[in-house]
Amino acid sequence: GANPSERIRFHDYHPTPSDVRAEVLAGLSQTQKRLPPKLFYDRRGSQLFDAITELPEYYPTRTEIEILRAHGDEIADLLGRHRVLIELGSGSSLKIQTLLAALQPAVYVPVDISRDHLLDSARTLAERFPWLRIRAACADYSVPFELPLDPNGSDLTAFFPGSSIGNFDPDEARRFLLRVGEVLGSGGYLLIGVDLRKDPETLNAAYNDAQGVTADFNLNLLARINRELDADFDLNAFSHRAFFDAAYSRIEMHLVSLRDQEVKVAGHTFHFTQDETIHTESSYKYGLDDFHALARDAGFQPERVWTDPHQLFSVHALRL
Ligand code: AVJ
Repeated sequence: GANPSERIRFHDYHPTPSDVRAEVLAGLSQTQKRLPPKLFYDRRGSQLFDAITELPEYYPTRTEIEILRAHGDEIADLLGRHRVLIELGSGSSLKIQTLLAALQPAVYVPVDISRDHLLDSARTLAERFPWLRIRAACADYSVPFELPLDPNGSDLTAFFPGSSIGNFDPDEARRFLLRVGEVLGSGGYLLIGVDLRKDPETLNAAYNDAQGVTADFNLNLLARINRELDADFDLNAFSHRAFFDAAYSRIEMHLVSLRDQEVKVAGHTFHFTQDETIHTESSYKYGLDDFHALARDAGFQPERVWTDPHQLFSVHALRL
């Protein structure tokens, strides 16, 4: 219809605040303290991430969009049109816009953990694409998830761009792909963006930008925990650190304690020695063959892969 909001259905699976509390307390109790990267994406964090994607050093987003633009028709020819198009971690739904005209999905199902951001983006999209039906789902795809799909088996395509798969350890990644496979069923396609392994200088620069946006993004995690879990992290007493670890083929992001300190979180006290870190994110980088092997382990058949001329980034079509 003409009214954009009439073409949006919203399904809230309530990724629960109590999960956040339990995960934060568990993560900070480990010998190597850690926090799950999905907690980056509150409203401010999602805005900061959007700012990261425009940084000169952060090549993945613009390169992936360039690949999708260059090969959109070919992608649609391979996957087929009028399918149900699920996007896992849809954020601002920017990338899908490069494919909507070519794919002509019967319905678009954006899935995101950030409720506000999901709704803002769905409204924007409904205005820009007057023919598009949207079924937005607020859910946490890092744990087994439900989706608002009709049981009468249409052909499903999942879109998982941005190399978000890189946040998982390879074994978690395989289990995640298996779960996506269960949602998709046979004949399902997964179109997935994967950042490629490359020289450490390029990788390190992408996670240590000159403007310090990535540092703000990392530190915002502590601001969020202060606000939501009644914690007292001093944001001036932690700093951003990111580096490529070649042995694991991953970028690691940490928050480094600048002094000995105690922090209260939801009634619990955590001690930090000077230079002790909280590991906040891993971002794995794959060779094309490594990723194909991972996909096959999870039961997918690699059908096609598209890359940019500099082999910075890859977009894979996997079939079930
Ligand atoms: C959204 C997980 C793909 O790993 O590059 C960007 C997140 N972290 N800068 C990435 C991120 C720091 C991003 N992913």
